[in-house]
Amino acid sequence: MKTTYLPTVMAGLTITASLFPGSLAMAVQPPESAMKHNKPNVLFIVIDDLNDWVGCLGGHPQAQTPNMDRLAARGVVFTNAHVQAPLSNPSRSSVLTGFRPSSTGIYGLAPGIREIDATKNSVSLPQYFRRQGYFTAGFGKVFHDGSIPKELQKDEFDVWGPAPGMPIPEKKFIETPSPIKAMDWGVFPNDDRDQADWITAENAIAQLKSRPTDKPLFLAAGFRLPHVPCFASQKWFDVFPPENEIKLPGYLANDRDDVPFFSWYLHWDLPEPRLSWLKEANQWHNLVRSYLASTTFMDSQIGRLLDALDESGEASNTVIVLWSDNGWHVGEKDITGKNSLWKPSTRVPLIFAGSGVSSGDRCSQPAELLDIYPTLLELCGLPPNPELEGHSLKPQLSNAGAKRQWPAITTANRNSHAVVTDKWRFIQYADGSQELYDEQNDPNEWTNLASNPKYKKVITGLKKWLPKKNLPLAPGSAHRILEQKDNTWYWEGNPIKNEELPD
Ligand SMILES: [Ca+2]
Ligand SMILES: [Ca+2]
Repeated sequence: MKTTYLPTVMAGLTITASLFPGSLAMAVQPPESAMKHNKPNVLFIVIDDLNDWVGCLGGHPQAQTPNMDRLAARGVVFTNAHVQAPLSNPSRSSVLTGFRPSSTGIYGLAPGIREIDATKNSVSLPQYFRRQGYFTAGFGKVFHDGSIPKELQKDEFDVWGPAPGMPIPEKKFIETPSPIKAMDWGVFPNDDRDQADWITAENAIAQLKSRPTDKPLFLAAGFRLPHVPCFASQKWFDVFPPENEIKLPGYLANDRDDVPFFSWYLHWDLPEPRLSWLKEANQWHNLVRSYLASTTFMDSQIGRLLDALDESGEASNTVIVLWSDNGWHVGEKDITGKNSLWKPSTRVPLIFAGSGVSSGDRCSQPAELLDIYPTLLELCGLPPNPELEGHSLKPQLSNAGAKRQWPAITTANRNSHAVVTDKWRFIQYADGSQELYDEQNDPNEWTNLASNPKYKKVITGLKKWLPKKNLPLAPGSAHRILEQKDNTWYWEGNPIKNEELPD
């Protein structure tokens, strides 16, 4: 537990007690008569674009996330957990329906799950809990923004709470090559209470306090940071050393020389700046620091929510799950952003804690976010949903060393997949090109072993896990879409050619 910044940062906030796990949970017990149900509550915490730069995952040596770390300390953290899609809408759609992107055709930022036949009538995770007698409420970004039409929101949650957007200054701080206002980072706003994540925590806490006593609660809170714009007030920047002492992520010049050209297609013409631009504009250190600072602020809001749960007296009867919808490159392999099949895009925090979960364990077996749905059903004693494609993590939540037979699979656009085990990352793109990384000896994924005949057998074994079903793009697919027509690849409708490679 890092407490070094407690005096400067925690002053004035309500999370001081949160640094002492369990202190409040022990102190406050609800009156017996308040509990008129026998199922555990669920606290479902979603984060946007947080990679493995979390204290308990060790992805960045300077990361400061005391609240996620204390949650991990009282639960089980999956250190090899991966998203099913490295992008918000397909990732969240997968978690919330229990289906892989390749089984639904949802690969881009549209369509939403209620717009297509494959998932129109699927029972979403919150719907399942509601049908089992839970009172369900969601605040902030839980489903992808705009993916559920307003008139259908009441079918997903009993309370579909506000999902405030990030405050945006009049003028961008950083003039990135993209004019998109969100593509920005820096000290903003001055008052933490103006942040979307503060408001979301506030709303979720209010719901926790006014929960019905005759029903168990399924409470979802979706935080926006560290998704761009990576904003935080000055005190969260002050947690970190000055720019020249900020450590950059592992980077190898010419790292991309041994990766197939197709890998670049997944990033074609994105608004996130390339590393070459960050270097030229002298912004790499600043972006790393801003990403860390906005993460630490967001973490403090998770802390407020966890404290409120402890104060409610319901902590011991609540299952907590925390996850991020995709990771983020901050310069690795020459890019910033997501939508790649490499570790910075796919590895995310996945933490379970509370009722039915052992405490202080770390599981290094591969896990998928797809597993959240069946795991929560089992932890809460609800009947399984036979349609789901994930597998309950319950065995690992009682015994972190329990073997898991499945790898974690990430899909980016149609028929491009990564298969991750405890030893390997194997990638096969839609054009058949491949990458293979030895995660134990090459954790930065610098050396592509796919063309080395020595690993032919390894690849044959890993290939068996590639999804057999690869549905075409669902009707209405849009944004960050790669598709092939007449031997030409198109990025968002525009033809791309090898020789157009941007640096
Ligand atoms: Ca996201
Ligand atoms: Ca390389």
